[in-house]
Amino acid sequence: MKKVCLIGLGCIGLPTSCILSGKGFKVVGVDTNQKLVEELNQVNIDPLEPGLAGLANSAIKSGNFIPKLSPEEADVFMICVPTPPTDENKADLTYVKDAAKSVLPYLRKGNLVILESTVPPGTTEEILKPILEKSRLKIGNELCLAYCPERVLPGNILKELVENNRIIGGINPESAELAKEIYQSFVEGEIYLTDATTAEMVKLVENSFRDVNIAFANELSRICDKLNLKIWEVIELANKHPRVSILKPGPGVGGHCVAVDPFFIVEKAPEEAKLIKTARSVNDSMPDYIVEKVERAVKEAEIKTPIIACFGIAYKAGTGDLRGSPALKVVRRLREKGYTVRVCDPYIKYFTESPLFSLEETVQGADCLVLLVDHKEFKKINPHELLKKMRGSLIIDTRGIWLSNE
Ligand code: SAJ
Repeated sequence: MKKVCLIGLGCIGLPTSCILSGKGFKVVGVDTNQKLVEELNQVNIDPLEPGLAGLANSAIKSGNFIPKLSPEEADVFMICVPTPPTDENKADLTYVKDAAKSVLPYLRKGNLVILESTVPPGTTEEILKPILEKSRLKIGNELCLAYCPERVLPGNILKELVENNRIIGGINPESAELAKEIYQSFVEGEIYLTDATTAEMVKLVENSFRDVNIAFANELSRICDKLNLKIWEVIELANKHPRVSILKPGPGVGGHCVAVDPFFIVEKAPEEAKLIKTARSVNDSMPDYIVEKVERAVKEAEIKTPIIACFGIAYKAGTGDLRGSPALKVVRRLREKGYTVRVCDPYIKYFTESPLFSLEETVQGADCLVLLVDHKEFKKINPHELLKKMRGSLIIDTRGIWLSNE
């Protein structure tokens, strides 16, 4: 198998195309976004992911990676398109279905189709397979079909795409084995084979595990507030137990993965997925909870027209990604309530909603400082130095980067 046609040049498809082309595959990368394809072909992209622009530029210059608007014949077809949640938090599989239909005319005997997008369990069997059967090729025999989820950490994608273990689920064992040949070309981690539906479920379980554990930490933080206990001390000491590792509370769960994937399990088993569903509502309640804490603090301090300084609006530390950011939800809700809110975030390059201030400008004369993202740049600041610049003396550290040092 020498030629790959990869559909979806997003945060997974683009780095995967670059890595495969660097391993000698001819990769035709297909995306419907004409501007993206043009920018890629003009070899000038500036994606969020560190190192990706350079890798993409050299992949394109090598001639082994060809960004295009439409598919063509290949040995392997990889589908890496988004699966956004609908308003009812169900998986919107439109892009997956469209991608599958777009490759139908190019499928030939002996080809392999791999779905990488995060999908509800059963999608490969029940949705993708019937579409591919329209090729009149016998699925699992003349046309192999597998599912292989990604598990890379945004901000560390290029490293983790190579180092992480991979789970490959085949529509049958032959399909899983054939797909393994592709991933073996660049994966240094272990490769584990199973069936397609199990592999789909494994991906969702990984992120649901994280979401439930973050919800536990967030619920603990609310309980400790009520009991006037220091959550950071409680977690630090509980984690001294050899088999306890409680995660960190915060203003909520952002990103387009951990905050979404658990719903794809709830969709398939709404009666049984009670804890998973409750964890989602605990995490999604945190932005409002933080806003209530700020309101209570400024009212108790009887500050008439408070100026609120917010440190961070990205969805997590070390990134400028705003997708689903709980910090941004807090800022927006405070503004909706009429508060003057100044924001600084060293990772955000483009923010059209309001001006971004420098750290000094943000705290200057502020009454309440709310730490929303634990960027390392904020960690090294001494909050007592900030207080000297502020008008008020309220600090709400939602990530415990300063309070835990008290
Ligand atoms: N968060 C907390 N407290 C914590 C950990 C995280 O509040 O203790 C918050 C973060 O601030 C962020 C959100 O949760 O808003 C998600 O951040 P994350 O670091 O947990 O996850 P992502 O979305 O950046 O990446 C996750 C990873 N999944 C797991 O760790 C199980 C990654 O491996 C996946 O590949 C990725 O989702 C994905 O694309 O599915």
